[in-house]
Amino acid sequence: MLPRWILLALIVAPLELGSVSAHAATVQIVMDKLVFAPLETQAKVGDTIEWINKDILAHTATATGGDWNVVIAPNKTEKLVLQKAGSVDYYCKYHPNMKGRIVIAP
Ligand SMILES: [Cu+2]
Repeated sequence: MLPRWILLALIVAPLELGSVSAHAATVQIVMDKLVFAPLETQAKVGDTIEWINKDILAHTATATGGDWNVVIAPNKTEKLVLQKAGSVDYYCKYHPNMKGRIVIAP
């Protein structure tokens, strides 16, 4: 027979993990043929943005205000956890015509 505190830990731990993962989401943005899709993304603080580069060129997701700069190699995926609320315009440093926006709710 297991001690009672171990049984409690086994029951409580998965519940806590579940509530955290239910709150934060993963939002995907695809880079394909020099375009971010979708062009505008809705997310929340704590969400993870997953940039998926389907091109054979490297791209960046660079916030115009300097909050973040993510480099995504060809056929790779990079992740970023959003820390701050606001509407953030971003672009690709290598292809400045590539632009997108993430609207981050608190
Ligand atoms: Cu690019």
